[in-house]
Amino acid sequence: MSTNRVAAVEANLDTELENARAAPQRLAPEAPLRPGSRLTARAAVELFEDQVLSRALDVAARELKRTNRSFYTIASAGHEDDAVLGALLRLDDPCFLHYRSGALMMARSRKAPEVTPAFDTLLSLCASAEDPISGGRHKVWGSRRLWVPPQTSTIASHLPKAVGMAFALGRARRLDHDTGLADDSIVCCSCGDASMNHATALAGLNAARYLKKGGVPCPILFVCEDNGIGISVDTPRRWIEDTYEHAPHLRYFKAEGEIDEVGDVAAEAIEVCRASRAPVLLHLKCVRLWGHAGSDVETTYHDLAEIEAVEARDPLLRNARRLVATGAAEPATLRAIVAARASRRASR
Ligand SMILES: Cc1ncc(C[n+]2csc(CCOP(=O)(O)OP(=O)(O)O)c2C)c(N)n1
Ligand SMILES: [Mg+2]
Repeated sequence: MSTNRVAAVEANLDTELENARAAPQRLAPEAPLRPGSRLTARAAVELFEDQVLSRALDVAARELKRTNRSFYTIASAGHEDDAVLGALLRLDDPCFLHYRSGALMMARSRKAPEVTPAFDTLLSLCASAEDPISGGRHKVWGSRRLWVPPQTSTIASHLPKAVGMAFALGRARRLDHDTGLADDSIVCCSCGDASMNHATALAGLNAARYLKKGGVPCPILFVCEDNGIGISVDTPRRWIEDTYEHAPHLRYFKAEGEIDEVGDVAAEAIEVCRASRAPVLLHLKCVRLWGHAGSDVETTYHDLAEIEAVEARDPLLRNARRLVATGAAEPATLRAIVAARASRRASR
């Protein structure tokens, strides 16, 4: 049994796609993945590409670290279903992002073809002074063009800032101040499940709900990327659900399951936030692959069976299965997407 979990996870996807059989009928590119879903076959394949790109950057981060060219190895692996948000949100919906929101970032970048998200991420990983958003200060997600203000590694510190911006959107309109954003823009703010317990996160959530209660617009979409763990400490089961499902002055949506189901719930959460100008929490279930970071020895708190059970829930694996089963893509198409990323890695 492999102890190199990166190789094990990559092998799982390769095996899945080697053994997959094409569906008897192909879906037309604009056909929904299932009747009534908003996710089309074409969009689902694009999401898969974005997710594979995000995963490739995670692997590159570890390769760069191993060869002493980089410092940062916290991955987005396992969180890639957040790509639906990157596809659904508009470029004039500012995003304050969790450090694992890489697939969201890749999907969002499609809307501005002049942006080079993979290259920019690599510069950031290497703490290059040419990193366009942090100048080598720290590896962060950020882009002026994409309206993604760079954050820090201080967990939850971005929630109050994001709430401040959501509040300011309404104020700017009243003061006739041109923000460059649309009247119906919303702010997206993603964070981890453990971070949701931080006093700073609670301050942000509280402020948003307080504004809603007072009738003040605060169009913020909180996204909890819930992988069930913070470093080595499990979040109690259903903690986020139990705490927020019925919290007053906050609409709660839970996204889990197949990629089309996740996409549909995310779309509804965005629409409700945009129309109501009020806070919404999207609870996105995910898994964390490869430990907290490259330096984290996960076997000190999870045995191999537990690690493999999580790896079996890899969203790339599940999405590949879904795309093939629905006829959205043939296995060969997905194999080519994966191979293109792998060969780029090898040629560096
Ligand atoms: C204010 C602050 N306290 C502690 C840390 C150390 N720290 C980094 S990540 C993390 C856990 C975060 O867990 P979660 O929010 O669930 O995100 P995940 O890594 O699981 O995606 C902690 C405690 C930090 N970066 N900032
Ligand atoms: Mg977590």
